[in-house]
Amino acid sequence: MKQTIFHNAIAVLAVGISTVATSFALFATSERFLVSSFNFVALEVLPSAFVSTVVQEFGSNALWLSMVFTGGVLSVLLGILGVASYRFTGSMLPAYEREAGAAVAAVLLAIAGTIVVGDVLSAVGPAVVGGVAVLVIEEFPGLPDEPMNEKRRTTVKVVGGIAAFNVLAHIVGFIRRQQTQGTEQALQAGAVRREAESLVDEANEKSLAAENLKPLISEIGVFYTVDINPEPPQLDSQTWELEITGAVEEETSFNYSDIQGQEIVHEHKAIRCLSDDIDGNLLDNAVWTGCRVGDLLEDVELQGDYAMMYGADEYYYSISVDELKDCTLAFGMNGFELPPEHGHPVRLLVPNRWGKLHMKWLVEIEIIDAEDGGYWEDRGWNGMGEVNAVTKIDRINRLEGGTIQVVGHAYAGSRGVDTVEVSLDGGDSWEDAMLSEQLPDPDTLRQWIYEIRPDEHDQNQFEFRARVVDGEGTVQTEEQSGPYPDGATGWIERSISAS
Ligand SMILES: Nc1nc2c(c(=O)[nH]1)N[C@H]1C(S)=C(S)[C@@H](COP(=O)(O)O)O[C@H]1N2
Ligand SMILES: [Mo]
Repeated sequence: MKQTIFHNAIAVLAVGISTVATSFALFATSERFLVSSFNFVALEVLPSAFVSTVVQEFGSNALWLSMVFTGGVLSVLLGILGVASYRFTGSMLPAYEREAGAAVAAVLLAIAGTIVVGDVLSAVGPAVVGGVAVLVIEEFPGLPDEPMNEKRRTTVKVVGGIAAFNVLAHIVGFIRRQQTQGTEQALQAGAVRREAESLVDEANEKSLAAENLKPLISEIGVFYTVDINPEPPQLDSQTWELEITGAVEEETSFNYSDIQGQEIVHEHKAIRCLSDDIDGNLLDNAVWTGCRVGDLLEDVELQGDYAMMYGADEYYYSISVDELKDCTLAFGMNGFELPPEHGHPVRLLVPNRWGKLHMKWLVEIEIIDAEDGGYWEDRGWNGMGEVNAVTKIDRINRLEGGTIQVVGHAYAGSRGVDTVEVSLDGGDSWEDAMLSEQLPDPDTLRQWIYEIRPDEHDQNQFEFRARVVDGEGTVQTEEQSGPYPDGATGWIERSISAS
């Protein structure tokens, strides 16, 4: 009995591994390799939270581990298919036991392979080898009238032969791997995308439950855009380059894969335009994926304290080198490739600063000696400092039973939103609104809700005000001003009738 289990296991592994190894030898890690395809499928169907945990746990080894693991699973499944179909066919057609069994096994392996790879031509070769392997492994113990030690010798030869074939096939696959690294990068990028998706999901789970509340993550298409261009510049990530010029020891440039080759970071971050009014719509939050500028520039010797950044359009802005190094160069947004309207292929994210510094379609960083403003400074705007705190009302919901539910969101740059205070008497007395949980980075939105029960007040009009207190304890200023030229200030206000 024990021997049968052992024999079955050997047979299944020999057939499965030979099939998979042949596929590896033929196609290395390209998309035509059974295990690569299987990984692409797994990447799509597994929950993002799971993919994200695996990637975080195993880092850069995650891809190889998952290839080895799914390769093992696939080998066992294909092995069972091959061996079972061989035996079943043999028992149905005893006269042609071997030929029919091997043929059916090969056909079924080819069908299974086609389902995985999505392509018959890529599945046939490995399936034929699987069919041969099942014939060899299934027939050897039955070799007629051999004495026991002869049998053992045959076993060793057969298993050894199959093992040698597999080792050889793997060596061929590894050598050919160089040519197929694009697929590995695609798989890696897929895993990174699923990680970002899982952060989006986690963030959305932190949303407060109320109607008409702005979501914590704005979807692409809803996220605001502000451009000096009628149409976004169309840049191709394959030909795109970021040049580092000016006061550097040696001018240099980076391409898209240089950026993706850095340590990849995900970041929750809101962007707010300097022209956003207190009641405006130019403030949104997303999960961004990219690398740290500091990592990218690590080996570039910068000889100036400021940087003038240029977009592929006519847009330009300066920033201190210290701050620049703290920025993120994003190529992904909410788990998608950064879309054209938000700066494809890469844009800058600047902690705690107005949106105008968040250069889209970045193509050049020129190192200079002193601050030199930028596009909007040359048109009379200020606002080179930190982004103003703001709190907005999204909607006033009238609930059943007469409760007035005021819902909104607040933002205070990387100082973070500590509390949102509301007043019903024009600012004489204040109470805290309920806040959504802080996202992993403070440079993000928080939602708030405040409910008024009119029957608890003997007023028929409320002079509603809301203001934010940031993480440094600074209370949002009452002084009202429009966006031009320093950015809007003042509390949001509404007169709300009790009924
Ligand atoms: N190259 C370039 N970058 C740019 C701009 C632009 O017009 N060109 N607009 C800026 C302004 S004013 C803002 S508020 C943000 C808006 O980013 P978004 O369109 O992704 O929301 O991008 C900034 N980056
Ligand atoms: Mo802006």
